[in-house]
Amino acid sequence: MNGDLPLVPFPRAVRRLSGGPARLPVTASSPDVPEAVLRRVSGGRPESYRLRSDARGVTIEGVDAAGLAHGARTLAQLARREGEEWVVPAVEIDDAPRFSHRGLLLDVARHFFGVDVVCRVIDAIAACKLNVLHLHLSDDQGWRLAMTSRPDLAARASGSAIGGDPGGCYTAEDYRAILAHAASRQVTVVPEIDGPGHTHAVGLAYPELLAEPVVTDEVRAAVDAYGGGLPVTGVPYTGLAVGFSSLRIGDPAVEAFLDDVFGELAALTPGPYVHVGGDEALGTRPEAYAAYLRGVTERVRRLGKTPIAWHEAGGVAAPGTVGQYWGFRTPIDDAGERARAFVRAGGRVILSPADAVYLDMKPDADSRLGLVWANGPTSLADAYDWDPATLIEGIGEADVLGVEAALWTETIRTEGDIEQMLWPRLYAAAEIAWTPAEERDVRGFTARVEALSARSATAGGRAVSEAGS
Ligand code: TNX
Repeated sequence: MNGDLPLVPFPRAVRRLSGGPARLPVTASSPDVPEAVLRRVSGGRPESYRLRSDARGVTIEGVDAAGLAHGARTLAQLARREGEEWVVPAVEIDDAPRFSHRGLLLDVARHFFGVDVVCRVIDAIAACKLNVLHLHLSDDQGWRLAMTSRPDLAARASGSAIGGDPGGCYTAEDYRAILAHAASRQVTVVPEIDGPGHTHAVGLAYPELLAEPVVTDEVRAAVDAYGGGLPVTGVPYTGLAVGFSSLRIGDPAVEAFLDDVFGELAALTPGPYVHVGGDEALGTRPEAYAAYLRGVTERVRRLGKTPIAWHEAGGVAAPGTVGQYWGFRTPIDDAGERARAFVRAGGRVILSPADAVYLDMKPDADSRLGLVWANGPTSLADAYDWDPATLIEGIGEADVLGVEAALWTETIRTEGDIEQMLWPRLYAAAEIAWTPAEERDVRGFTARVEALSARSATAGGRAVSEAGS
């Protein structure tokens, strides 16, 4: 261990004890984790755990299933194999997360990823003690969840992806398999159906629901930069421009469509949240945008779920809606004010500052993968060097529901690409979401990440399996 505890996220209040390490036999029943006594205890913060190890053995006490699992993950990270034994340093750890919502957004709309890949992403995030997978299920390029009430979405709106890559769509059974896997890792799935923009694909199935594309200078600039051509009504869109599509807001047929898809989505989803999108509706008049967001967030509430919307919807979403902030670490324009509006209306805020935790930003200028619109490449230190309670003036600790990293997939086509972009910056998001500000520092963090990479390199393993082992 070199006197170091290369844990991610760093457990709070680690006390090194004298009395020698715990030496535990490797057991056949749990080849990956040394044997420990697990005990459920009452009292204490949600997801909290206590880990004690010394020459007599290891005990983990958790207040709930998540707490026990976090304790086991920390133990797995601490343990080193020595021949036929696992060796665990003698420690005393009392640990609990700072924020209850600790997530990753995976965009399966720009490129589609099958159930097996999504389940491995769930394993990876759970290994970092993150507990939310936000699935971005619809966008201009494709619709990714089959709906019984609207069969043409799967049949006509799901076959395409960026660059002409194959599309795809989850059946209800696929979605249930993802949910079950997530639940087994104490991960909550937050599904997102974006609107009123990001809806070009809907028009492939139900043309009567969609307005004509609005081609702004931004859309032309994106087409100039990345190709893909301008959007054409009724033709799959395979470029990466945003903000040109809109549902026909207020049309009764659109209302009926929203009733169907959100009704089905809420019924399929056991978690408390449904995300309604609301970003980059650049082709929609402000009054129409406000009416859409108000209506869709109220609809989600009536369905018994808490709505989440991107920060643009602050001030127009139904009271109690959770806002997701995707502005910069130094807020510009009205992004901070939009975020504050959710709090004034009784909601809280999820922080996804794009120039820190948008993991689709290039990690450095030479990266083959990634975009650079969020203030250029984002280094590991950039990803880590911010604090949720001071990011937006007027939004303090109690107003923050949590932290979410995002992996948009315009340039990300394979599972290998996903891994390349997740690591190591996802560790930064995980530690920010878990560990109080006063126990964090960027130099210590980057040193621990380097130690972790060095270890996984010598073990010949990948960072994902190392973190998850
Ligand atoms: C902005 S952030 C988007 C996405 C893109 C992403 C690319 C947000 C709510 N919208 O549509 O995929 O940038 O980085």
